[in-house]
This record gives sequence, C-alpha cells and structure tokens, in this order.
Amino acid sequence: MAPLKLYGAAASTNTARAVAVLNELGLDYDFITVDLSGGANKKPDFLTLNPFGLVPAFEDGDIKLFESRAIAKYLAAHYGPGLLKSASKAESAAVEVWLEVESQEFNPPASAIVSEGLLKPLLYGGSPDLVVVRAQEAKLGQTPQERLITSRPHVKSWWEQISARPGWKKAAAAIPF
Ligand SMILES: N[C@@H](CCC(=O)N[C@@H](CS)C(=O)NCC(=O)O)C(=O)O
Repeated sequence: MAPLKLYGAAASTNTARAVAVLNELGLDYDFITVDLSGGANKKPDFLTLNPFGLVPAFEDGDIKLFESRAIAKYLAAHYGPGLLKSASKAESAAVEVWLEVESQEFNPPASAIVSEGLLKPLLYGGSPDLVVVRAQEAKLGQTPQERLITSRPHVKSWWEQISARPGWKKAAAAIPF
C-alpha cells in the first residue's frame, strides 16, 4: 500500500489537526514539509493537491484531500473502525451540530487570536494588535459557551482527558512553540 502522505507545516494549527488524528489512530505516514514562507504552497505542484494553496493536504494513494476537518473525518471513517458510529440519531445529530460550532463559531475568533498573539510575534517579529485580540476574545465571550470548559466539571474533565491522549501530546510536541 502506498504510504499516507500529509503535506503541512509544523507551525500550522490546521496541520496539527490532521496530525493529531493520524497519531490517535497510530497510522504510519510521510510528512512532507511545505515551505509556506517561501511560497511553496502557491506553486503549481502544490496547487494540484489543494487549489486554494493552503496546508494541510493529504494523499492516500490516488485519493487527494484538503481541508483539515475533511482529512480528519476521512481518517476516522476509513482507518478508525466504529469510531464515528453513533448510538442514536440524536447522538449523531448532536455530534454534527458541535462539529459545526467548532468550525463556524469557535475557530474564526480562536485562530485570529492565535495568529495575532502567537504567530505574528514568533514567526514574523511583529507585536500583537491588542485591539484585534480583545475584539476576538469578546466574540468568544459573547457566546453562551463562555467559560464553557473551565466552569463545568464534566466538560473540564473531558477536555483534560483528550488533551492528555498520547496522539494529541505527540501532535502538540511537534508544534515549534
Ligand atoms: N480551512 C483550512 C484552512 C487551512 C489554512 O488556513 N492553512 C494555513 C496554515 S494554518 C495556510 O496554509 N496558510 C498559508 C497561506 O495563507 O498562504 C483547513 O482547515 O485546512
């Protein structure tokens, strides 16, 4: 079988999402670093993998994928037997709802905060624009999910358990800051 291939960058949080699932499932894969600062992701070769010129991109033999959440779901569906199985219609619907909340409501402000507060100073030597950071924090704070994790003992315990999983710890250790 052709090896699975993940094209990404160590400092990319979207790459880390795919890496976490590959690790969680214990899959062997080749990691191909894409030089984002040199613009390799906008070159014709890479655009055949992802026409939007963004990492991660993924290959499983002839199957080419992009979008980190699509890669994660593909891996869970095809390499994690039973992983996506739900006990009921209600459970599978709730899973879909919260997957959407993560990508549509949580991720935009959270990734803007990471990019402004962490990536900008560490990778580009700039200072975080605190007006941007505060505005994005306010978006998170205005949702009914404020203090969702820390204020709820069961959610907090779930968060601590998934954060302690070896697959995630390995993925997090590969992020260079
Ligand atoms: N929705 C995409 C977003 C991918 C994305 O924004 N990747 C960033 C790195 S985290 C990237 O490739 N940036 C390079 C650029 O904008 O040129 C996903 O989840 O895969």
